[in-house]
Amino acid sequence: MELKNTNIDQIKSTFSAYEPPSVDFKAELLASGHINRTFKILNNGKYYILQKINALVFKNPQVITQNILTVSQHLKSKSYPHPVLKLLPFSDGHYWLENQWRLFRFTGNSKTYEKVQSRKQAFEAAKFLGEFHFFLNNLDAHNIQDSIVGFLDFNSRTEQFENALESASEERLAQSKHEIKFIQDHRFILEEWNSLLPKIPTRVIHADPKISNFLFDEADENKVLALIDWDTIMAGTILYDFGDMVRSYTNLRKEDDPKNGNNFNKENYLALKDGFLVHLKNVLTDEEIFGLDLAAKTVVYIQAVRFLTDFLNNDVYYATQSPGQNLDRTKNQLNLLRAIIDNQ
Ligand code: GN1
Ligand code: MG
Repeated sequence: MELKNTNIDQIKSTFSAYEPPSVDFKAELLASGHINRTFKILNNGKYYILQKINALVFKNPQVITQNILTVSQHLKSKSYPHPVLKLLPFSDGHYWLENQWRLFRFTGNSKTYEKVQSRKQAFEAAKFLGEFHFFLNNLDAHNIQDSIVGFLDFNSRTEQFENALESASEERLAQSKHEIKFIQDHRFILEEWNSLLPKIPTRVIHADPKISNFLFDEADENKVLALIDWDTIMAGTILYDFGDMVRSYTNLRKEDDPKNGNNFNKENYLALKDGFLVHLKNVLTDEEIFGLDLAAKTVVYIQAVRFLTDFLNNDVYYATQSPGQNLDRTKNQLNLLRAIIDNQ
């Protein structure tokens, strides 16, 4: 493991608030998250995840900790058969250092993917997410607080998009005019979603089950070890989780690959549906099952709206490596949406 783009001394000194760094201490910046900065740490032969949370996005870190503890206690009490996220207190007994750093134990023999590898992998991941929900089913959503207020409010996401259109530079408006039009022409997806929502229950959801949040066995790409990134656990519709999973597990290209053409894999889509229902077929209501197809379109649509809003706002929310990356991400989502509409 090597250290990239990071000041090792700062990471070492932060980690020392947990235990003294050993001679084998190593740290690596993991590039996949768009919001927080995440480091994989090796110390004394054990692996950890050290994270610096983005305080502009997560305004109340204590809420996240409480949600993680509530969910992991619940899962343990129900004998959930997979590892749960284990937050480690620093040596002063607190889960947060300077209100922004936190630490987890990490399984060293795991691997993450940015792009789906096979239909079987999609099936196994959906089955894993469905099982997570099966075990969360009787956790009362009132025990969970919103870590980001308005996260699932798609009408306000649309309003933020409208505001961004008002304030964006001429240059960025011109660069994205086709994408803006496509989004405006497909508002009806949200209208359908808004009429379905009142008919379906509120549950405890993960709200970010994209492919890179699944840890797979290093030796077996079809074996899921754990679902991570519990920061957005909140009360909402389970359809959001299904839709967000479709977003990455049917996408044949990386999230910021803008190439034109069909990037949707229907086989994987059918595998996701089958896998998701393995543990949930007797849990979901008829309306929820009926809503799966709409959820896929809606979540991809909203993700495109979010990426494009950020592009128009000059990239203030998602981390970007280049000025056009949020527009590339938007194009990728819209290619996916087009293909879902044509092939579902
Ligand atoms: C963000 O940072 P990361 O990769 O966990 C975002 C998700 C998006 C995702 C798109 C708090 O997740 O909602 O779906 O990017 N998280 C937040 O890749 O906004
Ligand atoms: Mg996340």
